[in-house]
Amino acid sequence: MVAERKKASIAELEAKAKVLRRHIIEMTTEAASGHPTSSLSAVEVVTALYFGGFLNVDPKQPHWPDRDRIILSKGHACPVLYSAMAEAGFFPTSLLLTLRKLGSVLEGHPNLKRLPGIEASTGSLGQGLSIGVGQALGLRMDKRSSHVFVIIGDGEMGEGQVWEALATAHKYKLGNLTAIIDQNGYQQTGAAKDVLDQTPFADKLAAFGWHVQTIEGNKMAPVVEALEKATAITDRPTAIVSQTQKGFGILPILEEEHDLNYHGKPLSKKLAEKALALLKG
Ligand SMILES: Cc1ncc(C[n+]2csc(CCOP(=O)(O)OP(=O)(O)O)c2C)c(N)n1
Ligand SMILES: [Mg+2]
Repeated sequence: MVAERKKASIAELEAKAKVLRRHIIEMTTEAASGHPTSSLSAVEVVTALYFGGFLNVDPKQPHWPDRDRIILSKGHACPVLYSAMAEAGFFPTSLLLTLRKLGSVLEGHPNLKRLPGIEASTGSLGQGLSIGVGQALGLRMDKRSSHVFVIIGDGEMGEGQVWEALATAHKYKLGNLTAIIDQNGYQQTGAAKDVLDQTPFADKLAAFGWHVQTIEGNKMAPVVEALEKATAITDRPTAIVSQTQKGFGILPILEEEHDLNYHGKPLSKKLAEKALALLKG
């Protein structure tokens, strides 16, 4: 058994979020590749999950059967996951700088065969929620009280498989499953609404029978409150539409670069220095 869940204060979580943002910039600039802006939008959610007492995991026993599960379906944003895992003690923070290097366990997309603590190999968008449905069903069959959290991108919501999983989760009344949609407004080639508009998410998810909350996802207090509500509901699956900004934390730099999406591009060393200065303190 792991120790009692530790709950951090909002201020402590905000400080941790800043640490994660710094890791994300440092590791993607060092790798000279990766997805910093996709990672930055999801920092509050991932921080609250790992350090706010929601994700009951034990870095010393990553395969502990009663652990909660986190699946980053938008796997390209793995720098946020790796940063949280390192801070939580799954591996030394020094390993973060090996991101995407040949032989590193920190691959460009999460690989469950390489890194204990990763619950699903993702990167091919659209699959994470289906995996989460399977895990949630299996956990319930095994009479375990673990919860499954799946983080999905707003562009990723255009994948048909997501909607099959939404329907299936409702059919089986998976109260141990929470989907978090990181609505950062962009996907790879432009604004998510221009590529394939899947909004309004809240109405559609509610029509699929899910309990839905819409929140400001780059503010820690609403994120924590929403996770509290979501995990208290046990009779049906829950969704959090997390309205965020891609690249949150370094927006002035993206504005200067005239690219508020900045998809799949690391910051140059010079821009990274500016970003780290912004994220100081
Ligand atoms: C099945 C599949 N199609 C295309 C891609 C290429 N791709 C990588 S990231 C991305 C955009 C994802 O946008 P979104 O889900 O909104 O995530 P964000 O980066 O905005 O957080 C795409 C199309 C992929 N990884 N998988
Ligand atoms: Mg997006």
